[in-house]
Amino acid sequence: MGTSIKRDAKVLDAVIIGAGFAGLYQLHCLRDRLGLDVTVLEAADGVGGTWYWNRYPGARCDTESHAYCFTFSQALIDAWSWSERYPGQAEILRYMNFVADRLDLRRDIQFGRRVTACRFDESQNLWHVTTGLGETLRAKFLIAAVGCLSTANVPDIPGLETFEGRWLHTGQWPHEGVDFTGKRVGQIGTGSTGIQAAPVIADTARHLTVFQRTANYSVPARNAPLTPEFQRDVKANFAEVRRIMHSTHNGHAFTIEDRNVFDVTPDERMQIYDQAWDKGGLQFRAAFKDLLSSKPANDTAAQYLSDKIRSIVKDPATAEILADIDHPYGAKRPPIDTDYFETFNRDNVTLVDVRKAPIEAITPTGVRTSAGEYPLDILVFATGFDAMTGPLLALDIQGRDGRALRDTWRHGPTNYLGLQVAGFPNLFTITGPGSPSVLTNMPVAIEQHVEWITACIAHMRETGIARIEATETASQRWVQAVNAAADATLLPQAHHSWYLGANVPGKPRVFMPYAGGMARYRQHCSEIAAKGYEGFALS
Ligand code: NA7
Repeated sequence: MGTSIKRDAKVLDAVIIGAGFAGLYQLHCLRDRLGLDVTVLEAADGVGGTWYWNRYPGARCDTESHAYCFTFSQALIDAWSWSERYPGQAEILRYMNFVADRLDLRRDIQFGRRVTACRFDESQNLWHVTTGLGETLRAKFLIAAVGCLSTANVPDIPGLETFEGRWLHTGQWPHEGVDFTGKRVGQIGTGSTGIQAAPVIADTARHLTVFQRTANYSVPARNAPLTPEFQRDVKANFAEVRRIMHSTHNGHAFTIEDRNVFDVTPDERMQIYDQAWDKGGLQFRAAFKDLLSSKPANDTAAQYLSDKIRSIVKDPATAEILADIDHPYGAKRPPIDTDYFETFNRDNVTLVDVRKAPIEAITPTGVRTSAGEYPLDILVFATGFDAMTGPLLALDIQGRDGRALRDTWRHGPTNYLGLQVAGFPNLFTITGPGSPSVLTNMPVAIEQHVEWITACIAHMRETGIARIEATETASQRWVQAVNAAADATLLPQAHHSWYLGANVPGKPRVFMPYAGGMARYRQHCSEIAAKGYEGFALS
């Protein structure tokens, strides 16, 4: 075989890469609304994206289930009932399979196809998309629906290859699960994933050692089964739920209280935080509107949450390591949990502070820090992802004049609205860097992008336009707008966050998502379309 490539003679209207929320809806819109000839390429053997891969113990969404779904079809809403306040991985995957079946999407998805190269052929105005199986598809439009958190980040710790036990990354979890019974398990990482996984692993492991580099806030999820009344109410009033999701800053189905931290007395503030803590979940952030813009305001939440850690964790030395948090609350993605801090009260769980005594190596029998060695049978990396740019760069995209996306983004992602990159005609990136994406409820951000792209392609077909490309000028301006939006918040103050690319050695430090809010962003995108796609070159 070698270099021989099977070239499909047919020219498709579009190739979509990825069959998660974004790819499924984009296929439905282009095929069923515009009548286009579309193929989806998916590396996995099934639909689901993030929820196909992230099967680690305790994997659960931190958006409430009634808001973590497609909102475009009342028929889909009516036909599906979520069982819990926060949906677990298996249930979300069932939901996505239900959507794929219901909309008859599977017949246009090719599974087991990892895209290895995308080349723009200028003379024909076509994208050539090559898969790991050696096929090349040709299409007028290329749509990357590859997600923001799909490239696993396994830290380059010396000696990993010598480890005689088993090691795993949470984002590439085996379908058959992992039996921790009787095992000494190590877990590196205490982000949202590690905070979900540790309590579940500790339930069956002989011993769990958690290696923490950066302490993290967490608010109890208070997950619970949903009552039939709640399920009925949501279906009956979904138009209103949807309206709220479309009008809020973060795309969730709750509103942020219209009050500032120092508008109330200290006693009232404590009462408000207590209520928010009892209610649980991401809504804790919604208790006051200035938590993410004012450091003194944020300090009150930070103090409240670290006091909670000290009150839950019985061993004072362990509590101190967990509560010694170096960033404002919410400046990193704020985790929600089920019994995370309580887990450190178990006899079979140890916390190791690797900020103080860094990991030096992985040995054949465990992890060695500067303070000593921890013998392990299984090592779990809950170490996150090469977020946002990683999945796009992995596609090896070359646009006009052979320019590689990797070179264009050498100093960080530049693009227009997170939707298009100058030099890469007819390529759209769903929830790309520079869009609200990970700062919002993802399905809401995805639906907005998919609908915008669909309307754009419809417009091009109606007006006989063959090519759309973001201009350099508009892209430069948008990068400035993304930076300004981030700088108006406390988000850049978390120096180690993946929002900044700081978790991947050598990655440029640029605040990637657009922090100006989903509602504002949606309006901005609509205005640009209404002005004849201002900032894009159409030809
Ligand atoms: P995150 O949020 O990136 O968390 C990764 C964790 O792994 C975090 O605690 C890191 O510490 C830690 N980490 C990473 N590399 C190392 C090394 N080399 N040594 C020690 N510790 C390390 O990923 P998650 O999967 O938890 O969450 C990603 C998103 O998925 C989440 O925000 C939700 O949106 C869903 P650090 O903080 O960098 O010091």
